[in-house]
Amino acid sequence: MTRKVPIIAVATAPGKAGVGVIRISGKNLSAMSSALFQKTLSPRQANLLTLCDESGQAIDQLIAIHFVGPASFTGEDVLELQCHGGPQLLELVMKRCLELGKAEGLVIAEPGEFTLRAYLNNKIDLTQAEAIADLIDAQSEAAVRGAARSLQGAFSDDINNLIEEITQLRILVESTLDFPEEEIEFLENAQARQRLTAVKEKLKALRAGAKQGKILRDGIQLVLAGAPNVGKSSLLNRLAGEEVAIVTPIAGTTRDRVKESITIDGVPMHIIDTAGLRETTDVVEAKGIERSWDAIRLADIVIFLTDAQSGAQQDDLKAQILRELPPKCAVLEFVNKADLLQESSKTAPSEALLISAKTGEGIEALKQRILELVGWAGPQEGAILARRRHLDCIERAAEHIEKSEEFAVNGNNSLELFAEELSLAQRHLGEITGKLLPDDLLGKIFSQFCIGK
Ligand SMILES: Nc1nc2c(ncn2[C@@H]2O[C@H](COP(=O)(O)OP(=O)(O)O)[C@@H](O)[C@H]2O)c(=O)[nH]1
Ligand SMILES: [Mg+2]
Repeated sequence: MTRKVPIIAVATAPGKAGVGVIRISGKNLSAMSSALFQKTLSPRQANLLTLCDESGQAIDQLIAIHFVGPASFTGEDVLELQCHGGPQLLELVMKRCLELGKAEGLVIAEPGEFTLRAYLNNKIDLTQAEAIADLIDAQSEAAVRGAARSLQGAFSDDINNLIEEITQLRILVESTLDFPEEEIEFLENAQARQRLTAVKEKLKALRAGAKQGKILRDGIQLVLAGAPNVGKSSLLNRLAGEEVAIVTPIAGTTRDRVKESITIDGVPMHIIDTAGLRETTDVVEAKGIERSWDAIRLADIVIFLTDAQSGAQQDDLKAQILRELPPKCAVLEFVNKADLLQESSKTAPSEALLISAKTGEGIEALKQRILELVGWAGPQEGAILARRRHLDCIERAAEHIEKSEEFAVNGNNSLELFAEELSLAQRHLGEITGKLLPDDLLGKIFSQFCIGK
């Protein structure tokens, strides 16, 4: 996890491109750059150079930049080679670098290893490291902006401010602990009460922001389910704005899951169209239906679609879906084919909304219902991107703050426990920025990065 040898990787995406960047990071790369180009590179300057193979034949003309540590991305020496962007060419350049760097132990980087080094060398904290991966993965403009803000340190600042606030409260408690006779009056101390209230408010705001940030980062798994022919595939096409799924009047047309990612109001929605749920003797369709159930079991939201014209027997199916749902997953019911109803009879069953995948009627309302259900507060000034891990830490910290309050209220001799709870809350917050993080978790986080980052 924390090896010291120099590392190398292609930093750009695989495939043909105008430019392909290879990056090397190590404690001291002067010898390596001399070996590659037979000259000392002036630091932080673009050097137009030719890289040759062992027989002296040119491999590529490229631009090399030598960032001398600690003024670099990783905090070590970094050598950036901007080559022409051909996969074979980059392979040759890599091979040549590995040959010439062999003496110094140059190896191919693990996924995320450059960023890991930046983190270990205190160039960035853990939330910023995660923000780099999230920036690369961002699926909407809002997600890009949120990740960029986290990378600038907005999320870390909020957490550090909160940790500081708790520290101030702890100082107040510890000073009281030295004078046992004053303990009882502790919570009558206006300053202490004020500080505790401030901590709780900040934590609440942090949690709300992180919740929104998680929605923005991960999006929503939305599964379209229902009987055959109710219009699930038509609804997918309507939401996607193109014909991604096959639509026919024949029941059982969709046999496999069809996935499409869209954004609604900046929130990524991963929509899964499924095979219609019914009894069947067709082996292929039965497999498709099994996959529909699998998708339902992993959903954040299931849209249960019925048909305005038929409507019969569907209560059983709905009950069956409700039984299979994972905890925290919600069902939204909609009645499709509103266009086939007479104007006068356009009343949907309770809690359900009439829509028409064909005409687009009710689709806007459907989108808003989804956003309401996930608690999306809309695009917000200063939004950050957050992960499940962050939310878990914040929630654990909140539990300890709540507990701490109980000890303070009980008065007598429990101020030590009060202080202990505060310190536990601090520890969980520290895990977010990586100040107090178990090693195995660190490995897990960085292994999810792409190669060359
Ligand atoms: N009139 C009308 N027909 C629809 C609507 N949505 C779907 N259909 C028709 O219903 C049939 C089945 O649609 P499809 O999307 O394949 O249903 P699925 O089996 O649930 O995926 C097709 O003939 C569609 O054209 C709608 O809103 N109005
Ligand atoms: Mg279908």
